[in-house]
Parts: sequence; structure tokens; C-alpha cells
Amino acid sequence: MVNHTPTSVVTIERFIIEQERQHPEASGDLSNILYDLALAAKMITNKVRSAGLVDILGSAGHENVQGEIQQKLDVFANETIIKAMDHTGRLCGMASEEEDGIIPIPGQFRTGKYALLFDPLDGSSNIDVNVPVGTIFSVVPKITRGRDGTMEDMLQPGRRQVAAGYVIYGSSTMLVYTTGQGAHGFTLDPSIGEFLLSHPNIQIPATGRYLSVNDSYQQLWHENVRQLMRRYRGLEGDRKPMSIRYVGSLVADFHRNLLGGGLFAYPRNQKSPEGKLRLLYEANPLAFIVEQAGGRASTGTQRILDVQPTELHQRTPLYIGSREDVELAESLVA
Ligand code: AHM
Ligand code: MG
Repeated sequence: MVNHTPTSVVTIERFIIEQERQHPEASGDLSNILYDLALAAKMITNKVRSAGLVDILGSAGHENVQGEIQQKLDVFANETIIKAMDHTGRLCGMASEEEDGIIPIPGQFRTGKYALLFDPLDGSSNIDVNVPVGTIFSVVPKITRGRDGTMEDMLQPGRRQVAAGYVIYGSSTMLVYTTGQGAHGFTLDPSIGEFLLSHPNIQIPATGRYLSVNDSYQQLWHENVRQLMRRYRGLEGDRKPMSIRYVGSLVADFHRNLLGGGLFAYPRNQKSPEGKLRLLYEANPLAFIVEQAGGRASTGTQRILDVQPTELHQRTPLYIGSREDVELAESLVA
């Protein structure tokens, strides 16, 4: 960990370079992938920030806006990331929550030794009501030979990730990432267009105040899960009751709990027996971050990072956040 005085301004570029210097063998490719993702995040920020204005500007007769077929933001985010990443020679392929199969690197470009998996705009149903949304990403090493990334490259357990992170488009835009040397948060200063180090070495409290869960699935949960929730809420056992906080945007719920302590749970239920969230685009990257921050992530019966994926869009039950709160889930759900 590099130490910075609280008054020094550290851009994400400087921070990534300083972390890379601790690995003299590094080629710089991973650092460049992170810069490119930061750039894509700035472009998506601009679009998200103006989302609510489209109708107003349109009705005021601004031709350029009215004439444009308004692209859905999640499609825009997906294409922005692909375009920012496909020509750099650092990736062998990508996978996105928005696309069915592997996104290949076009033939005219070189390929590289990493694969990128991402959820371009998570919680996008929240856009219309001005609630935070986010981008989540995961980087794994290419393990097969040949030019292009294959399913085998994409379907690696989360513990093989070499970098992971998310961007939250909230009252500020923040980017949080890890390369396995702690989890670090950067806030976008819109006046200079730079991500500045604001949350070095994030540590999640061992137990937290907030419980993020969609309670309306209660009737569909297994009795073990219902009992677990009663324990969290102090209706059973001797725990201090947790408060419910649920935005319905995973990144926003996760981020709050990461900084302040707490647990996000999306258990399996009768209608979604595998849970809802995606292992590769959502659970793995956030699990890498939470573990780097001293927290834990589990399916209820297994550490998320140890799950062997079998398909790109695989879903998983998820309990993620403060270590002790996740351990309670593991003890009851198993
Ligand atoms: P999405 O990928 O279709 O946006 O769905 C993922 C979102 C998460 O952000 C959020 O945690 C979850 O779905 C909420 O689901 P529910 O409405 O069932 O509580
Ligand atoms: Mg999603």
C-alpha cells in the first residue's frame, strides 16, 4: 500500500502507476485496462447525468435532441465499454450482461492476455426515477492458447480475477476497484474530469447496521432464510436489530454497506431457485472487492469466489457484506 498524505491530490492514473511499480514484472496492460474503464465511466456518467433532460430539451424543440432516436442507456453503456476496450490489444474477448455470447475482438485488432466481463448498467430500471445505477467489471487472465478468448477463459472461478471494480453514478460518480492490493475508491471531480482518490484502503466493519434485502419475497423463501431474516431484524435471538435499506440497485446497496457496514442478500426463492444476480458480472467482482475490504461473500453454502461457473449468464444466490453478518447466513442457510 502506498501512503498518501490526506492533503495530496492523487488521480486514479497516479495511484494505478504507483501500485504497478510494486510489481516490476507487470507489463502495464492491466493498468491500461483500468484507465480505459475509467474513461468509459466518464462517458457513461455524462449520458446518465443528462438522462432526465432528454424530454425537456426535446419538447423545447431542440432539433438535434428531438431528431435523435434516443438510445436506451444500458445499450449506450454496453457499446461505450466495448468501443473503449476492443481495439487496445489488451483483451482477448469480453462478456456482457447485455449480450448472449462472447464479444470477440474484431479481426483488425490485436488481442491480449486478459478477458473482461461486465454489467454495463446495473439497476437500469432505476434510471427513470433518478436513483443511482452502476457499472460492474471483472478482469480475468486468458488461460487458453490461441488468438481469441474462449468459454474456458470466461468461465473461471472468481478467485482467479486479477482486477474487479464498480462505478456508481450517484450524487457523485465514484469508481471503486481492486487488483488484490486492497479496495480503493475514487470520486470523479466533474470540474477537471478526473477520478481523485477519496477512499483509500476501504475496510468494511465486521458487522453492520443495514440489511439490504427485498422482503416481498418472504413467502417464497425457504423457512431457513425466513428465520435468518428474523435474526437479522432482532425478532429472534439476541442480535441488535438491523435497519432495512433497499434501493433495488445492487451497486448502490452494496456501496452503502461497504462503507458503513451491513449485508446485502438476494436468497434463492421458489420463483428464482438460482437467485437473480449473475455470478460473473455481479457477484464475483463485488465479492473480490468485499474480501479485499475484510468482508465476505457467499452463496449461503459456498464462498462466491470458489464457485466454478458453467455458463456465462449463470445466476447465484448472494449474501455479501460484513463478515459476521455473512457468517450468520452461512450457519443458517446451509
Ligand atoms: P438488472 O441486471 O436487470 O438491472 O437486475 C439487477 C438488479 C440489481 O441491481 C438489484 O439488486 C436487483 O436486481 C433487484 O431485484 P428485485 O427487484 O427482485 O429486488
Ligand atoms: Mg445487473
